[in-house]
Amino acid sequence: MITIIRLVLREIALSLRDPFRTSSGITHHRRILVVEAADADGAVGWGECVAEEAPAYSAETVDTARSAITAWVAPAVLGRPFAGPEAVFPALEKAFRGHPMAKAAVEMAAWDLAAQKAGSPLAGLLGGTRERVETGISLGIQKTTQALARLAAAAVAEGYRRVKVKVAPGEDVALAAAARQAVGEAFPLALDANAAYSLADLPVLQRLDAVAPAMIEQPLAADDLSGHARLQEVLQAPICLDESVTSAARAGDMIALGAGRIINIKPGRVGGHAAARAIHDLARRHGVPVWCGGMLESGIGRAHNVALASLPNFTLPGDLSPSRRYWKRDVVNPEWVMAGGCLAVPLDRPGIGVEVDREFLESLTTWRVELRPGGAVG
Ligand code: OSB
Ligand code: MG
Repeated sequence: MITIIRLVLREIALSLRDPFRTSSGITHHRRILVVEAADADGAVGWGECVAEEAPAYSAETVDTARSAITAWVAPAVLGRPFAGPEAVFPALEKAFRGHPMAKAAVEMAAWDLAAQKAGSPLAGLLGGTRERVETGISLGIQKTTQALARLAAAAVAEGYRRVKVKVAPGEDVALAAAARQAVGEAFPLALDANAAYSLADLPVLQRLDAVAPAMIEQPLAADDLSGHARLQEVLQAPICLDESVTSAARAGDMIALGAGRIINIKPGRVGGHAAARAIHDLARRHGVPVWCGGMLESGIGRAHNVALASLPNFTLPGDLSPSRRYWKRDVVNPEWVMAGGCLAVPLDRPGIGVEVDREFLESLTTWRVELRPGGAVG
């Protein structure tokens, strides 16, 4: 049984080491919502919201999530006894529609809290079976093919198990070809379009296909499952859906329609661990491989992603880079490090398995509210 009696919602500011550009925009700094959930015994769980500053990846933003957590998520969970963390997502789905990123931030904190109380690593509580998870790198759109080739070759040399390259209309075929040249013929190279193309771009998509990518991620609009099904029929490369898969029901639609052959699961996108696990289980039953995506998370969100990625059907390398790929200093101890192209799942520690550096977090905090049953404390 878990009962959250206090939620501390913080917004922190973290600067990326290098700007990250995709077809939907450029990120220099991240505003990140961090959730701390406590029960009456003083046990604490941590969660992180993956919403970005602008509604580019999906409709949610840092500000809509702040509002949704305060006005809707918190009142639906505070003071309410749950049989276990898996009961939180159904309760939130029943309470109000949408806002999966806001829901996920609190739901995932509840999972950490439950794991802490059980003295179990989060990975174990979720049903994870791996001791380490394979790491892939996601490279933003570069100004020149030479710059991309350098980064891609360096990533292979560092031990990354997969290189993913962002593409956008007009910045695609030459970049993809340069990346292929840099990583070599047999290396897993993925392309991610973040929904920037339409079926009218078929000639370009076929030229991307000719680079023999391990997958093409989200080429078309998020709600265009039938378009993806038509595209999959003519592409050699498997389509991997990210933005389109908002729920287990949508994952079922993808499979039924043949709209893709791989799923990128981000727990923060789909409403949290319970929903992510449901998608994982469904995909597993249908023989569809999954991998864990990322949203430029701090070490807190990364910890949740690593725990989830230890489940058996996460058979492909995830966007789970080590802390120093993103940040000068991460908010957790120890920081996430890559060894042999993998991150180790912290199975020797309860919960998310890393310590949140409260002092550092406090120094990064730009806004904070404490929520209790009945409302905000201030
Ligand atoms: O589409 O996978 C994506 C980052 C922000 C928003 C969307 C995406 C990404 C990435 C980065 O690809 C993955 C990472 O966190 O390393
Ligand atoms: Mg993606």
